[in-house]
Amino acid sequence: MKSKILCAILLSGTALNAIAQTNDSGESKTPCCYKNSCCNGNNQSPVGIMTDHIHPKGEWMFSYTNMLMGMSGMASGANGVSKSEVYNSYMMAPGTMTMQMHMLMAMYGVTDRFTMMVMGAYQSAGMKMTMKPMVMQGMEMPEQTMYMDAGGLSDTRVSALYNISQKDSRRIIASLTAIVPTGRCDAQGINMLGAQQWMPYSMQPGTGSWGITPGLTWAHPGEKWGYGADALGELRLNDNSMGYRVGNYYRASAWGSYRCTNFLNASLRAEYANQQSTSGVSNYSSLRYVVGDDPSYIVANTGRSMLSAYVGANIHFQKNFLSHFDLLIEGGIPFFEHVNGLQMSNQFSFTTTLQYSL
Ligand SMILES: [Cu+2]
Repeated sequence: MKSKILCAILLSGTALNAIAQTNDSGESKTPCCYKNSCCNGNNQSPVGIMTDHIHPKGEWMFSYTNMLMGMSGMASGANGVSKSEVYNSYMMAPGTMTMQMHMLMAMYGVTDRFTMMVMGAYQSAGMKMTMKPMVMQGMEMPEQTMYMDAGGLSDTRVSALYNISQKDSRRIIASLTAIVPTGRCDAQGINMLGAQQWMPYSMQPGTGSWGITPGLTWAHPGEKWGYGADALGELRLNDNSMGYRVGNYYRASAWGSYRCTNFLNASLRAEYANQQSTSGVSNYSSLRYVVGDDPSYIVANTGRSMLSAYVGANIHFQKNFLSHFDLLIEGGIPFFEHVNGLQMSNQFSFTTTLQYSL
C-alpha cells in the first residue's frame, strides 16, 4: 500500500514536472529534467557522486569543483601513533597535511541516454613535519619544523555514461572512464636533503599511469525522498616514468536525500573506500638518503581502507537566469580507517561545486 502511495506521488510529480516544463509549442523549456535524465541540484545525488546523471541530447553542463582534504597525526593499522613513537624508527614525523584540488568539468548529451564527460584538475598539497631533536658533536639540536609543498596539473578523466534504466523515476548509469596521465609524478620541492627534491608518493599531483574506471550508479530521485548507491574501481594499467604504480582504488557508497524546500536538497551518505598500496619504487636518485628517515618515502606506507560519513546540500537557484546554476556542497569525516604501515590519518574532506547547465 505504502509503495502504491509512493508511486502515485512520484508519478503525479513527474506529470506536474512535464506540464510545468512544456510550453505551448510542446517544446521543453528547461530540458534539464527531461525524462529524468538530469539534473538540477534537486534531482542530483550528493556531489561526491560524479557519475550519477546524464544529459538530454544537445545539452551542455559546465562545473567548477573545489575539494579540500585535511590529514593530521600518524596511524599504524587502525590505531593512532604518537610523535615520539614515530621518532623511535624515523628522523622525520609528518604532522599535518592539506590537499586541495581544483576541477573543471564539461558534460554533453550525445543522445538522450548517452553523455560524455571530461574533467581536468589541478592539485596542490602541503605537509608540515618535524625533525627529531638530536645531539650532534656534543651540541643539542632542538626539534625543527619543516614544510613540504607540491603542486601541478593532475590526471584528466574522460567518461562515457549510459543510462540503462527504462524507467523515468530512476537512473541506472553505467560509466566507463579513461584516466589520462596528464598529471606530474615528478613534482619537486624542499625536503630534509634540501631544495629540488622529489616529493613523496602521497603529495604527487598525478599518478603518471594510464587507468580505466568502470562504474555503476543507481539513483532514485523522488519528490521528497531520494536514494541511491554506486560502486566503482580505478584500475591502473602501467608503471609511470618514475618506475612505480599507484595502487587500484575501489569505492562503494549509498545515500539518502530529502527535499527540505523547493531549492534545497539535504543528503546523508556512507562510503567505503579502499586504496591499494603502491607497487614498485620511485627511481628518484636521492631516495636512498631519505627512505630510512622519512616514513612518507616508503612504499609499504601506502594504501588504506576507510569508512566515511558525509552530509551534503544541493542548492538549486530558482530565479530566471540563476535557474541555470546549482551549488552543491558535501563534507565528510572518516569514522573508521585502517592504514598500511605508518601513515597520516584522514580528518575531513569538503567538496564545493558550482555548476551551470545550458
Ligand atoms: Cu551534468
